[in-house]
Amino acid sequence: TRRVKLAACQMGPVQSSASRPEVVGRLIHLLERAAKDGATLAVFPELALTTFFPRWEIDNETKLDVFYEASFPNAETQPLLDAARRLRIGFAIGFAEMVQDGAAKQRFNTMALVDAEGQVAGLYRKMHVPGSEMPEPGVTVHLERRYFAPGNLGFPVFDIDGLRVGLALCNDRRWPETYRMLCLNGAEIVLIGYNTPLLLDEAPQLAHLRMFHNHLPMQAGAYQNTVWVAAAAKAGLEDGQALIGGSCIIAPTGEITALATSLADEVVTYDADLGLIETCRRVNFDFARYRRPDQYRRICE
Ligand code: CDT
Repeated sequence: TRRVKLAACQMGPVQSSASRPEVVGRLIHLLERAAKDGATLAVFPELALTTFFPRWEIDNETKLDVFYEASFPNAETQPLLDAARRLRIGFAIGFAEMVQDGAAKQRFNTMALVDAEGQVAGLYRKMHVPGSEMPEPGVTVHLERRYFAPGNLGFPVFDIDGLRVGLALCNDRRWPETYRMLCLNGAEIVLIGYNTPLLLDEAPQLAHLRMFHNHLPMQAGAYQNTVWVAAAAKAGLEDGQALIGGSCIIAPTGEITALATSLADEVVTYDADLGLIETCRRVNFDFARYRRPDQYRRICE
């Protein structure tokens, strides 16, 4: 049976004072730890290169632009891809992407997938962009909808290093459609990066459920779509805001097979048996045989 050793590379906070070379150095160190443990495919968090800047209202375009990558890789991020090639490990990483469209700038919350040759295999742009464009009274400031357009690349699945890999970013992981689209597109593994605030001003009564609501949809998504999931958090106290950890690897059975225990830079790995996908399909989820797409039309309206 086919196996792959997966790594979820959690990051502690990336303060706004951190330079790109400093962050890239941390990422390379995490990749080295993953490879040393025998992993050949790793996932880093959403917006891994910067602080989670949508927590701020930024009016100055020059100040905003420093958080975005105008190309990926570039001179500052290339050492990470060089490390992947040296270590023979693929990875996914989230970053803010800027696309110059004539005079206009298009901005996306993006994840790139890089293969074990250090080549970019493809991009995913976050579909479910949460928050608002303007701060709202009584609501934790979360301005992703001001800083990112909704993704326009669909739910692609990439063939890398003999694996079929789909990507998702943070809020995407809460939506069943994300996993079902990736499953239908042939994914065996879904790599997810996230930045999730621990406390929300609008719902203090949900504070104790933040980790449950992190794992619940990912475990259900893995089980109901017979995929392996590896998910990496940016965790800890970042520029004064607490972010949850809980990075993990989840089997197609819905079981968490590896779980981070800190709020710091930490690597968890698991030797994933891809044969479990077929087993779980045989038991319950023979999609071609049992699905009723003609009865699901409401979902697409
Ligand atoms: N980064 C991200 O998508 N975070 C969201 C928080 C949304 S609160 C408005 C999440 O789903 O974790």
